[in-house]
Amino acid sequence: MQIPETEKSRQGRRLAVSDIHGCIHAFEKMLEKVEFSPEDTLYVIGDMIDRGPNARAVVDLVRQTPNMIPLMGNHEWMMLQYLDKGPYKRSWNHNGNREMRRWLDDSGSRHGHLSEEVQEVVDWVRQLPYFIELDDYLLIHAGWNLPNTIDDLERYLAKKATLQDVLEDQPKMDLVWAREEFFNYHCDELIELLTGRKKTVIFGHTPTVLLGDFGRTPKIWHDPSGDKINIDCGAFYGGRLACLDLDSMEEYYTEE
Ligand SMILES: [Mn+2]
Repeated sequence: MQIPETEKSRQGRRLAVSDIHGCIHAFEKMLEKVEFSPEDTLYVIGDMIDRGPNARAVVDLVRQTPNMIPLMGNHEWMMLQYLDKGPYKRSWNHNGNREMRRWLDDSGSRHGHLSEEVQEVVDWVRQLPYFIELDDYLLIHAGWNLPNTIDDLERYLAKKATLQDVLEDQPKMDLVWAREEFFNYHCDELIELLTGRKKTVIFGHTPTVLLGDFGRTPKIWHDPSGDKINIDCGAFYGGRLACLDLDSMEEYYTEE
């Protein structure tokens, strides 16, 4: 999904959070802390559900707030695998799905039908974008298999592919699951060649304590080369929920 921003005048701030994982209290405190207003846009970069105390409350809040723009995370993806009986239908069971699975099962998911209310939420999850390209940022839950796309760069350039084309070529699973194959590599050259400008990747998925030496207080992780920023500070894992202002680079933190 591409959101051309150059033509629309921006009034409010652009903010990003990721991996809320049902931590509704941390999320509500964050909205208060940043004084979230109707002029602002909040990008919610996947993994709204599972693990934490109240995934449905997080989903309801995001759905009801028009200036929150959610993306697909691997937990939403696993939920769809479960419903669709896909090849990874069981992976969700090992990943803190109790609340959401019970909600789906009680609604009749095992018999292939859902109540209207539940179906609406499932339809909403199904249409979540896997990435959002802004003028100066690329928002994505996990990343992609960057070494593969770097190897294919010549071919993409010969086809005059856009960044969006390249990402649409990637397995959906990679976009929500990638780890070392993404954050250990530089993506700035690839992005600049495809888009003609610099775009910083904002992602989550892997708690930043695994990427940087933050001790007991996880912080937003900036790749030393400046090409990407990880904002998953492990809200559910005894860490913090982080929010990044994409214009001022101000960082905000709350705890569940
Ligand atoms: Mn994730």
